[in-house]
Amino acid sequence: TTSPPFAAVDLGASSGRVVLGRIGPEGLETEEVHRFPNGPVRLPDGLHWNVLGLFQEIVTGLRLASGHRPVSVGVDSWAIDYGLLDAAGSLLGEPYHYRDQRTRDVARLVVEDVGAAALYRLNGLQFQQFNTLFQLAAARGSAPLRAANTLLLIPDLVNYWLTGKRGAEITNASTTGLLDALTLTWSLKLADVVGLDAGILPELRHPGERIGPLLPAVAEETGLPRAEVTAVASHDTASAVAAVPAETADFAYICTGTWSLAGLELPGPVLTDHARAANFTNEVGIDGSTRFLRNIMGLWLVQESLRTWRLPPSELPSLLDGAAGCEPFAAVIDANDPRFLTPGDIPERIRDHCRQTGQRPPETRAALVRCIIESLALAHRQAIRSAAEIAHRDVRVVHLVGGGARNELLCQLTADATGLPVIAGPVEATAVGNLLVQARAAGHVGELGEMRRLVAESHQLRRFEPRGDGARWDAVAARLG
Ligand code: ADP
Ligand code: LRH
Repeated sequence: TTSPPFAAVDLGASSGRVVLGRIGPEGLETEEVHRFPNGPVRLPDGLHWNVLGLFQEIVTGLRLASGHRPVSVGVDSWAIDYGLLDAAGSLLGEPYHYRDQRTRDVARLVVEDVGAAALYRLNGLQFQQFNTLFQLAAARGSAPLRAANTLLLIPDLVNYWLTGKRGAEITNASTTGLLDALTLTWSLKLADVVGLDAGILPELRHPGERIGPLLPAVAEETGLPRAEVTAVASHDTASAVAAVPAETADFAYICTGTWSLAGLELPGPVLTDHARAANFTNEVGIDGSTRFLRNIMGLWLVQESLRTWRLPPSELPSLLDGAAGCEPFAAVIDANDPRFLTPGDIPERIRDHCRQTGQRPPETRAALVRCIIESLALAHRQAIRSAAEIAHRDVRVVHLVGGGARNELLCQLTADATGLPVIAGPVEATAVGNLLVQARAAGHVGELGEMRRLVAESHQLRRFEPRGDGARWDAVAARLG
């Protein structure tokens, strides 16, 4: 059926956008109406997000969309980070960026306190020093936390500013470390571990639920007097996976943007020691699915290298052309080494890592980018093979979505490394997943399989066949010990 237009607000760690979409006679039609940069802001007390600036851009984007009269708005963003509100609804302090270093030591202490295995059985999350649980441990006793009435994850905070309604959308709530992986309710036990008053955790919402109309002032400013806000899969990765154009069940996915999130869609969590030791996470997807995946440092390594070299993002395609012509396997890194997490001189850190593993450091910019892309392809191989083994699944195709689907070298090397065909696209899978959940809530598309067929029919996808000997990649990995 054809549908009215919907507006997706998608905040990525490197850029935000407002995208309009409707289901028309030709399938899903989308149009980006506004895009704005995003990134960490360093203040004396650490790294933050400019959430007010982002909200301003969202209002601008919705105003630009208003001519098309979208009937509903959905918001998704990167996971984990949060703002605190007092009882009157004022924001208490600037939300921290997950790359801030204040959680580095406290995270380990929390894990030691609870026990890694016990913690994993409770929340199913891979260890990442920045999980919300650890951020709250670091904030324990701080003035904002003591004064807090409500904790809102970033999309929930935006929804609050749009509608005045507080709630916690479940796909994103599952990234906090405070959600029980089996009951899918807030875990009082986990809140207790970090001394958190669980009363500040709002009621859970599910993708597709109506949140409410825009506040009068927002309706006026955006020119959208009748639009409703709908809960979508507000974790960007959940929206992206919902829009993976898979036609069969035997697929793996890689959501590639600032991060690479590589794994499988499963009917439920895998909370075994094997899954924990392999550092897989279990996040909640739409329709009760589990995203069983590993976070890989991703194209952040390239973004931050460009920043170090003072090159604008528009220089990326020519650097990638150069990288494609460089010698293969000259050097690889463990993309997930924690030294790459914080902003700074990534090229120098990569060269250090190469020296420490007995490899000749890349000398040119193109060679350094080659090293990053090959290392990401290697990490993709390892994550997908290991997920398939742990979950006893056969994988026959890899869907690569997100900004990295523009990167032919990454797509081809991922096909080579995994030994599987890679189907690349859509680039804007997250916004598409956001829009389709809204369309579904309004009754214009059916279950997940139908959503995915619609994505496949509406997008030009590219297929990359594996070349060469996949096992060669294991020999390369052996250099990293
Ligand atoms: P996020 O949502 O995390 O901000 P995106 O999904 O928007 O990330 O992906 C951003 C990434 O997409 C960039 O870091 C860059 O590596 C890649 N990208 C964007 N445009 C191009 C391009 N023209 N060619 C190759 N890669 C690109
Ligand atoms: C990707 C993402 C990922 C999280 C990270 C913090 O944008 O949401 O799924 O782990 O950001």
